[in-house]
Amino acid sequence: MSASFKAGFVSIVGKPNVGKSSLMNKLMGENLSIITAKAQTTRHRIMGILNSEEFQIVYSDTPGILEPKYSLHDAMMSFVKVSLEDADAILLVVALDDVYEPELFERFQKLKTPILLLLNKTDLAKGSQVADKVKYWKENLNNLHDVVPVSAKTGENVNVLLPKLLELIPVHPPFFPQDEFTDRTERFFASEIIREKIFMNYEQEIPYSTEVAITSFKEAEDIIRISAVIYVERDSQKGIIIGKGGSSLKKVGTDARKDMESFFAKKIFLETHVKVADNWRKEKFKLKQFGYLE
Ligand SMILES: Nc1nc2c(ncn2[C@@H]2O[C@H](COP(=O)(O)OP(=O)(O)OP(=O)(O)O)[C@@H](O)[C@H]2O)c(=O)[nH]1
Ligand SMILES: [Mg+2]
Repeated sequence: MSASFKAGFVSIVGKPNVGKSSLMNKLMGENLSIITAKAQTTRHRIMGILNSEEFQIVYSDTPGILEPKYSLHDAMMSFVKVSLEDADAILLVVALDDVYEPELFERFQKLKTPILLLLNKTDLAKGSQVADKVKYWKENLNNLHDVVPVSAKTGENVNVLLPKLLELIPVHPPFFPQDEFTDRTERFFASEIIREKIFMNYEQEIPYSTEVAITSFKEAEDIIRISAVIYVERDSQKGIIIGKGGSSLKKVGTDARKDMESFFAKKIFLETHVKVADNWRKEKFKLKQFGYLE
């Protein structure tokens, strides 16, 4: 390892739905984080470790910053807070149409960590909108290290971020083994892929009331056999998840299996069950069981 090897932590933060997970996946060149059109998709801090001969950057995708309404939200916001404490650089993501909201952005004015504000979704911009918004954010947040317009969806301009980040990351030995690309387990990714399909296939409260637990993950030479339990908050939601003659659950299972086969590069056998965990989002004990609390 060279004496100038750099290693550090970069936190991706911002409001729900602005494109944090899309950006993380583009920076990693890998679909680590699930992405859906609905807000509050990401519930954990997920590390993506980018390794090279010269550096190791540990990106953290985080849940969207919101005003907590129940214990699950408290846990999500504590993941954001911890990731900001560790960071050598912060990627603060805003969407093109976002405006400065004091209650959300004031906390960033107090930070000493360099902040790159990413103006995302520039593929949707018209006329001078990008230039106007770059100016707007520089005026409203006076401690920004830089403002960079990007499109996390198309990848446009995302490549300018790496050199900028390397300037901010210290000379340091790697924090993780250099063949690792995440802090998360295969079981976690399996459960996230199922959760993504639930976010995509159901409306209103259903996605938010759902949690997925992997009860068995058995890898053989040519196949991985996975059993999952989909938890809902109330008995009435069970029927919605299952659907007429089991059709909705079957669709979720098929969609998830296809993505898992591409993620794990192996044939997948997936079995799903639906259970009720009363009010799990509000109960500390259940949040602990689901891995949201220590
Ligand atoms: N047009 C456009 N859409 C984008 C872009 N980046 C993200 N999106 C879309 O915005 C939605 C939210 O994207 P995510 O990456 O899940 O956003 P997030 O900030 O991680 O959301 P949470 O996890 O809920 O906080 C999805 O429908 C994305 O496809 C972009 O650059 N352009
Ligand atoms: Mg996300």
